[in-house]
Amino acid sequence: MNRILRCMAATGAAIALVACAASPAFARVVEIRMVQTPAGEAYFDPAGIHIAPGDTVRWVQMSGFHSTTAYAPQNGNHELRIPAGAKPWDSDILLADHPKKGSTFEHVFTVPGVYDYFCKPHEMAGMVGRIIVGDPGDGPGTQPFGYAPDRHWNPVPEAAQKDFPPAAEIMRQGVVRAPQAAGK
Ligand SMILES: [Cu+2]
Repeated sequence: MNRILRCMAATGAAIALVACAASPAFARVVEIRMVQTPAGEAYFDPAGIHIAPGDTVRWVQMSGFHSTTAYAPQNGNHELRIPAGAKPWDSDILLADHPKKGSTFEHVFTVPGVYDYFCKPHEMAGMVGRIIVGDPGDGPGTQPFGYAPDRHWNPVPEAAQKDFPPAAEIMRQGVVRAPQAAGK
């Protein structure tokens, strides 16, 4: 049994997401769901999460077709919004709904700081997320959107900017659910 399952068994599945994210005992695997509702809303849930260096995030495709893609010049010349020295990731479009093969993607986070990321098909619809690893620090992910106009990176779409949970809220709560998922 892997760590998240042990953690879930210990805490009860309904609150596992929050309880496992809050446990500092060992390097963990934290899950983020990728969702598209029948009405067409697409989002990451939770939208914001605070983890520790060494933790793994596992994105799980629940419905629809999504990617998890770091804001970094290596990914389509997007604005750099992950720590300097951190490795950008890009799952590209994941395959069919979980639990089918190819429906998950994992990334291990080692460098502390703020990481912003998006879904390629739904960036314009505000499907974006924020992960804070350890101390948020003062790296690119903490800077205002469009902080380096001289680099000519593709900007974070205005429509998506409001959908990042504030870093302070993530630090305070540990986990910030997607607004679309509230009450579900
Ligand atoms: Cu998406």
